[in-house]
Amino acid sequence: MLRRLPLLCLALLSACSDATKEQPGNAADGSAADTSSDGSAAASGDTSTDGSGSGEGSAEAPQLPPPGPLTFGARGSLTGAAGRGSFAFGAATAATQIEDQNPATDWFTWTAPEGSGGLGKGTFVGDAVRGYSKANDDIALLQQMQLDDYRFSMEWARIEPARDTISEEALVHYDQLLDGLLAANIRPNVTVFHFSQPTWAHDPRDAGCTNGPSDTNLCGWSSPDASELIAELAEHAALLAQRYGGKVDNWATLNEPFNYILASYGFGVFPPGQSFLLSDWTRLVATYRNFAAAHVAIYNAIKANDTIDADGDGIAASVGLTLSVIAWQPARNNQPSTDPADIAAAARMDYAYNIFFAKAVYEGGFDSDLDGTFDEQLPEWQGKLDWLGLQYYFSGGVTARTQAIRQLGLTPCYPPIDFGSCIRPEDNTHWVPEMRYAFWEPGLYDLLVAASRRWPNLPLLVSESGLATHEGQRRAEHVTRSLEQIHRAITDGADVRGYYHWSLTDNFEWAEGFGPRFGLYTVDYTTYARTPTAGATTLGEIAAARTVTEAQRALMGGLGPMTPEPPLP
Ligand SMILES: [Ca+2]
Ligand SMILES: [Ca+2]
Ligand SMILES: [Ca+2]
Repeated sequence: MLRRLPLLCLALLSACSDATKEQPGNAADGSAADTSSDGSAAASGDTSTDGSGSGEGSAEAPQLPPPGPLTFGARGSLTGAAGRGSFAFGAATAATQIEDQNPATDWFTWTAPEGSGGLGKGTFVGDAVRGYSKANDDIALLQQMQLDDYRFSMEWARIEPARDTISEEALVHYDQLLDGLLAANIRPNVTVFHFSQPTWAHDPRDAGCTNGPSDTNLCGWSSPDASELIAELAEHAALLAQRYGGKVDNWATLNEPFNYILASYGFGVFPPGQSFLLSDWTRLVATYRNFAAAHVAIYNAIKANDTIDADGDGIAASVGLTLSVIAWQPARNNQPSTDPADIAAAARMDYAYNIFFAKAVYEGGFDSDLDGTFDEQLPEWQGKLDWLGLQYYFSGGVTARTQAIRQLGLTPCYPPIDFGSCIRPEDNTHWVPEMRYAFWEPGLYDLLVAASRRWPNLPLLVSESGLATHEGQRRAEHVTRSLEQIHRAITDGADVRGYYHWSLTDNFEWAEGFGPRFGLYTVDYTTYARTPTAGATTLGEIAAARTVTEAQRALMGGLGPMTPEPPLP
């Protein structure tokens, strides 16, 4: 990772297009032209994963699989030796982002109008995309695409709207959802905690928790003593494991823990709206430690309570977590940088963002100063990860020239934070305007290979990957190109067992509201009807054949310009 954007084909833009026209078998980015022009035809596996920037100043290695169809394995076990070589095509969602009327969540309170007891932050989540009442319709969408897996979350606040009060109605709903999926031969992958919690876990109306912990406000993950909250979440996970263990084997504990704590307690853009990133670094790090302890508690609760092997592969419960990963690259003055200080800064950011949290709960310790070495050995945390989900959306710049995060000695591009770290891609079709970041295909390969080399015995899953776009053909290209990079990573030895597109439908994109559209199926917000995009058609064809064909690669694959994003509505 940490390489510059691939510019070769952009320079050869007209040649790329011509090659595509004349030779439909060629990848649309003209990789054949790349290899013939530079003569190196180097093995794809030489892509730098250590930030050494081997590509600088030399010919780019082909960052694509060789021409031809790309075939993927059949669905198999997510963990265990027997599942190696298997592959599952899927789609992912999260409860708060899709479900109608979730009034006990912190997000409902956070976004509800002030006149109705809420805080009026951002866009009111309201009915989201009515994914609760339309759950059966959405199962049919998964079936239409012939997908293997569906990743979704069960809403803690719906199941336990008040502390220790369980909603049987909510439990029955998720029973029926699981029954519907299994009847359609779709394997569930259930996330316990996906960016939302009951207001009683941490009430955003009293984020400072003025009167200390109570049954209506446990003071959240930033509390000096989060042990009660951790115990409550573990109790919830145990309930899910007992109730659904006969239908579910694949579980995720926490979604994007690094990102979530940063947004909720670092920047304050998610509830409860605390922002310790610049004001109280020590407390932010302690919040991460609490959340890592929560992962371990959920892991243990599921392992103890899901003892039923639902699918007959001999494994009752495979428990992982899903990690947001970014392809960080060195930057200076809003340009790619070869300055050693920026390269080192990008490596530090890579560690903090892509490694630090998973390392804690897999290797068993806590690195409180984020320097790469544990400051606290925690053997009881060791091995608490059966699989690791990577969630890739974009590449981002990091500069050492400014140091917005003093403790890491760097500024990452985290719009609107810039200070010279943000880099616009030279090919504007890779810019994702609504999210203000750049999609870069080989970043996914680099991150998968880096994780597989760091933890060779940990099965990987692309548990999210997607694109905010109003143009279905761009989504189809994103699917095709992501699968090219995943195939390349598998060929180079990464144990990647699936790809879940984010997302099944358009949905509530947290602080971004309903503007960005990530759905394979687009949602009409007047009728809530779901309409397939070209992304759904393409993913369905690929999943049915378990192959990305040469024709699909020629039309949609590669690294070259994508179909442009239309002007925003
Ligand atoms: Ca099970
Ligand atoms: Ca099983
Ligand atoms: Ca350390």
